Amino acid sequence: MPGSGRPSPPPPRPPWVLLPSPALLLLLLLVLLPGGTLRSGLDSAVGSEVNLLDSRSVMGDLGWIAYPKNGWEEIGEVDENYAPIHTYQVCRVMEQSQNNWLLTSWISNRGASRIFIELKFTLRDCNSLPGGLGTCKETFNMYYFETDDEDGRNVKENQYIKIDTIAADESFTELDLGDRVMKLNTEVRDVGPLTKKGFYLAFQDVGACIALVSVRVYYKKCPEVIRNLAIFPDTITGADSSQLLEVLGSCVNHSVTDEPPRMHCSAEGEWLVPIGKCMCKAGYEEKNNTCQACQLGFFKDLPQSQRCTKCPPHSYTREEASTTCLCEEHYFRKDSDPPTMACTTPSPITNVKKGKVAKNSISLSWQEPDRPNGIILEYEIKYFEKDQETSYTIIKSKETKITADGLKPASVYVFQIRARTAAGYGGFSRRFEFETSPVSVAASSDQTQIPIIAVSVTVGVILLAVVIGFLLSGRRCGYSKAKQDPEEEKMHFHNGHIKLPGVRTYIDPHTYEDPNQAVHEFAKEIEASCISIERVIGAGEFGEVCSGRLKIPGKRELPVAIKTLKVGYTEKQRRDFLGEASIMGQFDHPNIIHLEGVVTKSKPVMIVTEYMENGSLDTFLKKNDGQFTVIQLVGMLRGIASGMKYLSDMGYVHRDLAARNILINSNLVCKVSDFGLSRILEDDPEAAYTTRGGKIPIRWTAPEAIAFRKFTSASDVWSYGIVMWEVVSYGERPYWEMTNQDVIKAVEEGYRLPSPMDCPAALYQLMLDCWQKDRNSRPKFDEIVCILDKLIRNPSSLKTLVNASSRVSNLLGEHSPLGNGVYRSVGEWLEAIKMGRYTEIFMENGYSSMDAVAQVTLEDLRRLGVTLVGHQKKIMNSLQEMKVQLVNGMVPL
Ligand code: ACK
Repeated sequence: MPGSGRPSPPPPRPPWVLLPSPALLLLLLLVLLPGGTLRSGLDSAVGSEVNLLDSRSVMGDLGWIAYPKNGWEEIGEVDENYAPIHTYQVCRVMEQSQNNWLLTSWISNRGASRIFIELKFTLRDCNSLPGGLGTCKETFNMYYFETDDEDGRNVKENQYIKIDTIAADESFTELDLGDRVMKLNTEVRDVGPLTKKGFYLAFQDVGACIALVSVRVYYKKCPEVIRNLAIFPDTITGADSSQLLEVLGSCVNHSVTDEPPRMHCSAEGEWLVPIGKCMCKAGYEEKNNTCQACQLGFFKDLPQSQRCTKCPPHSYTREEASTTCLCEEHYFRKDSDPPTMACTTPSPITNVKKGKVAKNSISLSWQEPDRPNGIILEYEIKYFEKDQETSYTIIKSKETKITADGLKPASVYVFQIRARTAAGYGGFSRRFEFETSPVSVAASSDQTQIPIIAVSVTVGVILLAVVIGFLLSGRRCGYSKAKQDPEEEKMHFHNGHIKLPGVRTYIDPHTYEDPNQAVHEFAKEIEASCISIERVIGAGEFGEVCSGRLKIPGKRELPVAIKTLKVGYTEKQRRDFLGEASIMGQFDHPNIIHLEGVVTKSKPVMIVTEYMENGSLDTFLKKNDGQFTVIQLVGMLRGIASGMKYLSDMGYVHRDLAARNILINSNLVCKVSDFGLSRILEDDPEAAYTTRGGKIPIRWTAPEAIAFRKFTSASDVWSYGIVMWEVVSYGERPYWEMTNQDVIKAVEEGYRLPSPMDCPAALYQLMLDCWQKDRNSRPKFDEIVCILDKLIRNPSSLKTLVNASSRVSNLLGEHSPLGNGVYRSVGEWLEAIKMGRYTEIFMENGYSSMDAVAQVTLEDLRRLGVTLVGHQKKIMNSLQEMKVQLVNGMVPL
């Protein structure tokens, strides 16, 4: 039994000690605990709190024990619904040595290891008691005793463990009672870790005047939640107040994942830091945190796809949750075609005729099929030497005839032709076999001497002409319009990959069914233990970029850059991330960033490349404005052009060539970087959506690529011209602050970026050539390399600068960032070039008219406090332009 010694008989209640009357308490409860919250049921979750006991909601006897009997007493009141209000009070402030215990019944902790106790009580202010009672206390104590035994309440007082001494924030006086104002205190304490099934609470009064209005015992949990299509169950918080519990989620119905998603349950009952996610499996799509079956007529082929898609033309589904659509009767789709491809009727070409046959070539013609499935856009002709099907050639032609050349004499070739309409390809025709002519030795011996001499002379003249032509063209770095027939494309394949004779060709990793195979074909797997990461140098789309060291056993240690793939990536992100390595790994050139290898067998997944000390070229040039000789700048440009020549020879179109995607090392060697699949442009902050939905870095992109996505090495040449401009102007932003729309309009109308300040005329001319509207008229990268080499060998050719009077801006009129040149005031001019902040300084220093402004020199600007080089350039450029406009007027290209 708690308590030591015999309890003293209850003394008569002194008349001047005013206890809150039950009626007053009831009033108090109704005022302070509005009806709705008055009775929350046992077990209900209050937010993320679960009650183990709430004295206010117990309808019957609470079963609590007071000891001694004349200490704590329950006020037998009922509320407006006649439900009992379990309030205990004690007020033996007159007597010495009070030790009054109130013991709760056994409370199960239901598996929680940390519980919270919320007490609501009122307490009488001792000072308000007449006579200044020395025995009056203003606190009481709370204890607990842990036990598995529901009948274990009969324990000794000293077996209880003290939780805390509870004091009131607000005590009440007689005056408050007179005003019918009661001051209810709320105190919360927590206890843990608990190790038994349950516990008792005890309240010890040592001589205070208290009314214990309610006791609520609860634990906290992170309530069940669905996040990223994974269900995280109700989770009781940890025993420690700062503990985070890692919880594994399980995928909702019809969803899948590679790695189970995780979340963390905090001690406060909040879910934190979700990692990973589930995806609706094929045939299902996400709706309101569930995976719903694709409706009839819709399909989803991969978990990675976001939504169900309508069946392509001439296909349908028989049931919901389809992963592919079936072709209608008489319509077909090739096994290798993606499920998004329309089903088409074969329009097979039957009537293939052999034309001229020579020892190295065969001409064919055919008729358009009788019932083509729409307008025929082109024909695809596949041919290969008989029994050599793995090595075939494909020719695309808009006409109904072709000549296949480069064939072996006296060999049988197999031809198949198919037509393409807007609905896709039809089936291939049957195989047609034709044989090339043999080399006729007898025929040549039969000929008379005269034709032999004639042939020899002809061949000799042709050869001579070719040699002279070659020598002449070899000595000049000129370029002329391409002569190839744009209507016909020819590609050679070997084992499914395009192959050009004698040239190593870039292989698109997309052509691999399994992207992992592509990575491992082109990139070495590196053991994570060979890499030591030193510091973070930047952030990429997929994760951090770090610098570090690579030490492969038996090889020299190398400084490297390490791109990491952040945790929680999707399968597509992993594929795209490693796609860059699959591309980079195919290149081997001193001006292309070199891939050391990849880490795919452990996490994090990494791409390891050579380290480039000076980082990206645009930032480097901005930091070192005006610091390099022209020859150094041309050297950088030569390197970039050489890297691009290599890429174009490999058949790789970069699409995002810009100074920000060039890296530069400590020897000022520039290397082309940032390769990728579709994501290149996704990850470039400069890329903007075009009206056709693609994402394009407008300022760097050729007009035909913006308008109809014609990305070729010739469009890379346009971008290269912009890179030249960036380099010579030390990282200035092309077209300054013009909007993308204005840039597109200005370029379409024929205007071009003006020459950067102090730019050698030969370089500006090359830039203008790269920006020819007709892509066939632009120089090729090998010609650019050749021109730059010549300039480097003959530095005096770089001495002629584009002088101020001929630096005619091609960016005039309303497109000009420099304004239209007619300004009524200095303020208007500075505002127009976004330099309005300097208006006051100009005016204060006597430059108050445009005439006065025309005399400003760079020195003057520095004196005025225009210290930013970019701003100096902007102002000086604008002045130049205005002077030029006055002299020349506007001269668009
Ligand atoms: O301008 P930076 O210093 O150069 O900041 C970016 C950042 O990482 C994010 O791309 C730098 N970076 C990328 N690859 C390399 C590399 N191979 N060597 C050195 N820095 C690199 C880039």
